[in-house]
Amino acid sequence: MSEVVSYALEGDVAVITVDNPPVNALSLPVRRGLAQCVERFAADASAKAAVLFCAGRTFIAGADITEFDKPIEEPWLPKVVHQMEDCVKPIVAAIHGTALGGGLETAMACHYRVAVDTAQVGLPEVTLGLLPGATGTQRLPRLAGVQAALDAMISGKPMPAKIAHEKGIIDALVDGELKAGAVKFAKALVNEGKGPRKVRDIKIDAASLPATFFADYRKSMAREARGFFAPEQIVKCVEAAVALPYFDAVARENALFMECMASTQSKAQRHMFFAEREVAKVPDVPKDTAMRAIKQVAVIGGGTMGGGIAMNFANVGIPVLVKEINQEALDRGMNIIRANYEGTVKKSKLTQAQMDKCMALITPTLDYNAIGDADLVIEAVFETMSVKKEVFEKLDTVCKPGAILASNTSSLNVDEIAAFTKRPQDVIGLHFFAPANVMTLLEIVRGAKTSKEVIATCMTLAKTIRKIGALVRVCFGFVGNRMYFPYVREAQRMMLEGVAPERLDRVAHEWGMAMGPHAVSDLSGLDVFDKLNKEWKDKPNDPSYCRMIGVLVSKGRLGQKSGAGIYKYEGRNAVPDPEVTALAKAEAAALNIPQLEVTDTEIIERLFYAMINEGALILEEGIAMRPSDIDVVYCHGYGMPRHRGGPMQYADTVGLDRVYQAMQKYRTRYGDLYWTPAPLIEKLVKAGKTFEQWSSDRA
Ligand code: T1G
Repeated sequence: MSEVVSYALEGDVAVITVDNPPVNALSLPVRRGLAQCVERFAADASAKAAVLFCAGRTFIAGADITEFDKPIEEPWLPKVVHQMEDCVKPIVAAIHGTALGGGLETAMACHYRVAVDTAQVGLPEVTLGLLPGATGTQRLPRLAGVQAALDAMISGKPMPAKIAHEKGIIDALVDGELKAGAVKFAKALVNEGKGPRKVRDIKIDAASLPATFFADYRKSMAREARGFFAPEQIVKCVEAAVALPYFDAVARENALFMECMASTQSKAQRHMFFAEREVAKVPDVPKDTAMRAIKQVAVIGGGTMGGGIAMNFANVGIPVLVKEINQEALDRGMNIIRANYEGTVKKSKLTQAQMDKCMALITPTLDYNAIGDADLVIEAVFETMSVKKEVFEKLDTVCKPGAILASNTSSLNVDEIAAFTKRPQDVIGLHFFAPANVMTLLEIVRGAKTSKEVIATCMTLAKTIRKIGALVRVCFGFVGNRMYFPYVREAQRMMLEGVAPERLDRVAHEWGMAMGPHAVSDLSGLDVFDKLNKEWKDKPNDPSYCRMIGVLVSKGRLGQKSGAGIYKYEGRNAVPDPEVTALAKAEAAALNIPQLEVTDTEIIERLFYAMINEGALILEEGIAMRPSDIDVVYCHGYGMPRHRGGPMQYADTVGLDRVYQAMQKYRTRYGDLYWTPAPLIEKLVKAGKTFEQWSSDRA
């Protein structure tokens, strides 16, 4: 018997217990142990029924993702689940925590399923670029219906046990202690003479589906699934479930699963899964570092950012003060917050009662002294050092000792800001991304003097407010924006070279970006970029650098907010503007910049390799701890698709030698200023290594 799966009798019910912390993943020892225990149960005449139970905090949460890049070792999961289903005596799955992926598939191969009402079940494989490859695409439609099964598998979202019970996935909800409840359920089966009930024998009534069902479903998922490979494969599996005999459809599922597993998309999405967990680990800040309680927060500045930031705390029940300089600004700020919540209520993603509760936690004030007791103060005022200085000198006088003083600056020097106070050890950067109440990234900027206690507190606080906290060090633009500057630089340069903005944006969007760089510039405001460029002390000595942004700002074309920027706006609809094309041509002529025929491949190379090169410099300077941290920043803060895995994963996918060769090509055309490969890239190409290998070599 394997030590991770045990067998015991409770009267005439066998209890098979999986104990494989932290999440009872279906590693090889667990699969072997399950096969052995089911075999033992089948042969054990004293056992009339069995319960599959899990120790620890959750039922099986899926296959062991760490095994995916290794050769599959028998018994693999489809074989184990069919062994369970073919058992001649009933098996009951007892679910708590999260029965996900292979976990739910195992439970669906059992003959009955019970759960506590706090449990959740789901098939999230699509988030890993996979599909439920252990008969999940065949069983869930049989239990919950085709539509509900597709919704669950395409979204990858878990559902509460209560909903799963209503849909027929779970047979009964257990009050009180789960194992006892499951054993009782099993005994009742025996007493009622109820034997095994195979999910695979449930018929799917194909005639009940409209002829256009799958075509319509594909249309309905097109936006959410854009650019992703796995969702379409899931639909194909469910089509097979409807059209083919069970085992033929299972064979189809297996073939499509192996295609997904082999895809670069799945490798990228699995990389992101682990990256999102690794990013929370700070080597020089031990897990047991003392933390400060954050019971009261204050936000200085109630603009779009400040309002959004305040909402994050109210949403998780933390009272927050919003301080502004005058009543008009304060009223405007509170109206922004109220409008944000009303929008969410209108989309039925929030109830009116929940909105009222959140609003009641947000207190407007004009008085600095009102924030004296705050445990955390977040400054979200104008992005100029002179204003930061004024605010932090004031905070230093009014805030209680031990209060954490944070700046939401998107690029300015946190060490300089800390020096405006007598408590630099309590100063940190908390860079939220617009819209601050929506974007999941929080770039946490540690100053040279920021204490470990403050870092640990803020890293944990990120999780509390449902963000992914990425810890970075100080430089102009930190990690995200510093890598975004060369991306915009190349987009701007190509505009001067005659690449139509709408074409460049289309190519970037088709690559997977949520929005092209020009559309983002217009959304953020060209004046924001222009001011940043002006604040940037060691800006490249290049008259063409983001030239069109300056020209457009000088003509009052600030982007969406002024109705025109790189595009003209009819409402939010961006329309290419021949005037901008003419302006770009004129500027190019004045700068002696030739018009070029730029291919789509070159657009992608120049946009993303420039970004990757900056990322390599950032890693060498220690501004980011890991390449995977950079990937988290880009997938959670800049709309980069998970199926690319972030810029550094994308570089590994393309191959650093190819990135290097392309950079040399642009270096020949544009010189060393922008296209000198980072020494780290040179080194890795020479060694034939990837960023991922560099990272694991250093771990
Ligand atoms: N395999 C390996 N390790 C896993 C794991 C898994 N499935 N799930 C979590 N871990 C590790 C994780 O890396 C972390 O490690 C620790 O457990 C705690 O995780 C055949 C092919 C279950 C909701 O996609 O969603 O089944 O950082 O920090 O916040 O069709 O983990 O501590 O070293 O996330 O409490 C499908 C993935 C797999 C579920 C718990 N299953 N896991 O969240 O803890 S594919 C999933 C989660 C599959 C079949 C297919 C969450 C959780 P470390 P954590 P948490």
